[in-house]
Order: sequence, then C-alpha cells, then structure tokens
Amino acid sequence: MAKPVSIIGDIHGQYDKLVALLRDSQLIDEDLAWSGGDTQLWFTGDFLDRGPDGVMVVDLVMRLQREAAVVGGEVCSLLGNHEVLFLGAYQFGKQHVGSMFALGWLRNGGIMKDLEYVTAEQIAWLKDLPAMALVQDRLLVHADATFYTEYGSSIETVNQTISALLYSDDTGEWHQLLDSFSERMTFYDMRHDGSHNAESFLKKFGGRQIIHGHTPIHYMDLDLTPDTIRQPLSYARNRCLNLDGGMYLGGNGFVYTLP
Ligand SMILES: [Mn+2]
Repeated sequence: MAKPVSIIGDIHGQYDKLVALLRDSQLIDEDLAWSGGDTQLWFTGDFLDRGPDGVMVVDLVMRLQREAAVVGGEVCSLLGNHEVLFLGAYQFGKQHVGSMFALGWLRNGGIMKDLEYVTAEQIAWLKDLPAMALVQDRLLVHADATFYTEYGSSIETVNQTISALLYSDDTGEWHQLLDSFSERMTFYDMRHDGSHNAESFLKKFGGRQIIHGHTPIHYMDLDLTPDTIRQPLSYARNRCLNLDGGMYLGGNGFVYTLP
C-alpha cells in the first residue's frame, strides 16, 4: 500500500499557524517532534517572506525531514518564487548589481531578520528544492503557471535546469526566473483556455491532477474569505487543486491528505 501523503500550501513565515496545523493533524507531537510515522508530507513552497518567521519555518521543516526519515516517513518541498527572491537577495544583495534583488525582495515582503539568521546549510537546502514533482499520480508545482515548460520537457530536466540556475551568478537568468513566476491563474476556468492549459501541462509532465499553491484561493473564488478556507479549491474540471489558503492574509491554512 502507498504511504499516506499530506500536502500543505504556502506558509509565508506563519510559524505558529504551521505548528498548529501539524499538531492538529498529528504529524508532530506536543514537543514538536515528528509523529507522522511513514507519512509523506509535502509543502508547495513559499516558506519565506510576508510573515515574521520564515527562517524558523525552514528550520522546523528541515528538522522534521531528518526525524521523519528515521521512521520511514518523508518531508519534501517544492521551490516557491519567494525562495528564489530570498536566495537572490542573499546571493547578490551585497553587490552593487545585486541591490535590485534586495529591493525586489523587500518590496515582495522580505523580512530582514530572515536574511540575518539564515545559515549556509539552509541556503544550500533551499537551492536544492525541486520545482516540480510527481507524487502518486499528482503533479505538484508551486505556481499555477506553464512557464516551467521553458526550463525543460520533463520533471527531471526542469528541476536540474532551475537548480543549476540557482547555483549560478547569471543575474539575467535569475531575473528571468523571477519574472516567469509572476505568471498565475493559467489553468483557471475563467480563462477560455484554462482547462486546455491544464490538460496540456499534465500531458507534458504526467499526472492526472495539478496540485499547486502561489495564488491564494480567495483570489480565485471571490465568495470565500481566508479565515473560512479549510480545504483545497478544485477547478478546471478537477484537473487542478489550489492549496494556498492565504495564511499571511488571515487564513489558518489546512492540511490536504490525498484520498
Ligand atoms: Mn508564490
């Protein structure tokens, strides 16, 4: 039998809310130690920025990853655009040419404290996060966007290309990637080609459903407010699931377990 898979959307520095979510779903115990057994826990990326405790979130997730591995569990994450923004500010922020990375990061909710406290080990861990993953028959990506196709035609090549970029000093490529991440809602039903985009994206990379974060659910369903969102938004004829509960916008988030 396949391991249970749980997925959590964009955290954006909401450490206390993340702890509450993990406790309520019994993935951690009272002492914040992994208690999820052989569960495979995924995050959709965007651990950092906008909220106060991004580096604490990364620290917790890295520790849970080590603890889970000991008991046959797994903790994994996708790369979000805020990881790229943060890494750019870290890598180039002190150079003259890099000042615009720091500015762009701050304008997008960068928290100076995170840049002060982040360790070299955490930076390396962030750079190695995959941009996409196939989990059971679901295609996990951070953004509801198709720009990923510009980085390769398979999950492996996309992940390799983007990871190599993050280890390079090519500021043009970094900017291009950040620009690409401004794409969103590409699969949304309100677009005439939304479902079609979802179908062809799945056809290219595999899987029967796209699971993503990046765009708060209440931006797509205007009848919802973040404080009431407790489950993913299914759209594009259930070809897509949005897991971003808007945790930095008043939402408590939720843990989605694959049925
Ligand atoms: Mn994002």
